[in-house]
Amino acid sequence: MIKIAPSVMCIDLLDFQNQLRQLDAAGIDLYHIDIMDGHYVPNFALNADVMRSIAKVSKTPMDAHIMATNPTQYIDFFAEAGAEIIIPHLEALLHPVRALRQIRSLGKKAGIAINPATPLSGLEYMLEFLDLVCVMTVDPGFAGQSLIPSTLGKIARLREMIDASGREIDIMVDGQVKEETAPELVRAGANVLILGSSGLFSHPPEDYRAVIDHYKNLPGYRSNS
Ligand code: S6P
Ligand code: MG
Repeated sequence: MIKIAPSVMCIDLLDFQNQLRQLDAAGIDLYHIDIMDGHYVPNFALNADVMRSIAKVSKTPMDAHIMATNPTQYIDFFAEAGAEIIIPHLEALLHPVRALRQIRSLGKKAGIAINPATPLSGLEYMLEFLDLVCVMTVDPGFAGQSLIPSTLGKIARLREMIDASGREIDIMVDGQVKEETAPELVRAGANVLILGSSGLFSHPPEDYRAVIDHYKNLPGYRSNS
């Protein structure tokens, strides 16, 4: 079954708590928390205070997608803030395996995000340390961008690589996941969809359940064979 992770930076701040309630009631699996430092990406986004506020009103797990220049420095920090899955960027890590081990040693799931231009070969020797790969289908930094088409084939190749390893690793997809793009992304092998401004928050809250059900029931890549 497909897992659904709404992108919290796309929630209407003026209606924040109500939106969280509606999303929880709609059966989401994870809150996607975008952390930006204004340096690794030219923007600022969420922080640990937002995570602690969410934890006060929701039991839904959170991830931390760390778009920061030195992500290793913040692993403990976001683990303490309540992230169940910690996702630094491969491009920002000097010693990725050490960082992934650190995440697991804190009892958290270890993820890694890769930018659209980054080849998959960088992941080849670290699959055993990974619980999730977040494939960026847009360059990180902003919501509301257009999906870069070559990332579709990349997801399919990553799924083959993971299957060949015999490991259970989630493929999360981040960037313009919407009604038109999601079926192909899921067929290619993505199983965690980040829904933001294009695929979820363009709908009124009363439609969240129906919209989320639609994504959850998309035929996965295994139904191809
Ligand atoms: C982008 C960030 C993403 C966005 C998401 C928004 O740097 O990592 O998580 O919040 O892509 O969704 P959309 O539909 O506006 O692209
Ligand atoms: Mg993100």
